[in-house]
Amino acid sequence: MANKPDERDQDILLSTAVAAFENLSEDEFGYVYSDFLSMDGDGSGKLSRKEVVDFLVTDSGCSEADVTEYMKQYDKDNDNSITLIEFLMASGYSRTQEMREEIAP
Ligand SMILES: [Ca+2]
Repeated sequence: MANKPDERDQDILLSTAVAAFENLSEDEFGYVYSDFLSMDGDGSGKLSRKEVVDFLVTDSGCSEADVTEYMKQYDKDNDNSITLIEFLMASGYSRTQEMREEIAP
């Protein structure tokens, strides 16, 4: 349907994310999003536990226990993967009040 789905999706994503987080600028979103994309090895749009392991253990020298702690803390919906929203929270950004109501903590 859309001619350029990727670009359009990204625009929507950007405006949604910037609106959903209190202290997130477009530039900052760009940095966080590019980190997220580089961690999302299979391009599924979310980070599996394995992708978190690849990043935290393989690249950053953390332990498996750190990964378990990371998942426990940031996998808010317990689906064993980290979405972009969850990743933004993990990166220290706070959701606006409306977003908190929309996505339970
Ligand atoms: Ca999740």
